[in-house]
Amino acid sequence: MQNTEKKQWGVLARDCAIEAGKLIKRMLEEPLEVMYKSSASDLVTSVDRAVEKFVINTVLGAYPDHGILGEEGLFTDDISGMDTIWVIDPIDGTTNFVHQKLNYCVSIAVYHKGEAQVGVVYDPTREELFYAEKGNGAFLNDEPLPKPRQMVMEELLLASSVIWNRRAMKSGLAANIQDLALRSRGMRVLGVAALELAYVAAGRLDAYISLSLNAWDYGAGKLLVEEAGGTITRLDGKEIPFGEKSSILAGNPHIYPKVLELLGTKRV
Ligand code: 2AM
Ligand code: CA
Repeated sequence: MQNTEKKQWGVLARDCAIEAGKLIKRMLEEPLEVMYKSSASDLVTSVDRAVEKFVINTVLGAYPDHGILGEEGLFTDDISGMDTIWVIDPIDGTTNFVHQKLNYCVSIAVYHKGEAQVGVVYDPTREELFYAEKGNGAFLNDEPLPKPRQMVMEELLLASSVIWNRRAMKSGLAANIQDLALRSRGMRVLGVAALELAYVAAGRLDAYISLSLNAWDYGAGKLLVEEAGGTITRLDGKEIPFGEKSSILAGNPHIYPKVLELLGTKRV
């Protein structure tokens, strides 16, 4: 794969995210159509579907041989034999989107032979576009993200929603995260995984912990964290398997080892 090809994917991914943001804002002018998926806390709206459809059509218009792995599953061809796969979450943070009409984002990643090459997380409300390109760095609205700062535990700003997860409460992981929060400067629950990963990349958060994210939730954020000099693994410190549901620990590299240690062995 050529560098120029990767650059072209990056241009299309950014264009797609910005156009998706405009589509979302236009659709927000009308009443939202909200539906339950598996439960009352698992929502989807007509906007999620419209955005996924828009991204699929745009990507296939430019690259008919590429595949798409999207949260709403609107691309139905078998992607298992395809080299280049766009991993997309049309709206990450759907609950925020429905309740607040802000604190959501569009997440688009391009994976080639199982490796992320391009990652875009776009927050239409704040017009913030986080972009990462494999080997070429991470950016916010075209400005390179700063290098991770030196830091100690007392300065940690942590993000997680694991503390009230039943499995984590039972296993003791939730208590370990609470203990971590007690040693830190504070904990935040943003409810929008891709943006939380982008914020770790940008140094706005120092660590992010999740029990279970789908490929479209972490697809772009993972590359952003890595290209910004951060560390991202599963909660057991191992590599995240491509395309699979996974636990996630992302952090500033100067604090990541200590956070991993304090999470302990009760990782569910
Ligand atoms: P979504 O809004 O695209 O569904 C909420 O803490 C974050 O976790 C959001 O990014 C949300 O993505 C994601 N999320 C919600 N339910 C999930 C599930 N069952 N598995 C994986 N990720 C989930
Ligand atoms: Ca989603």
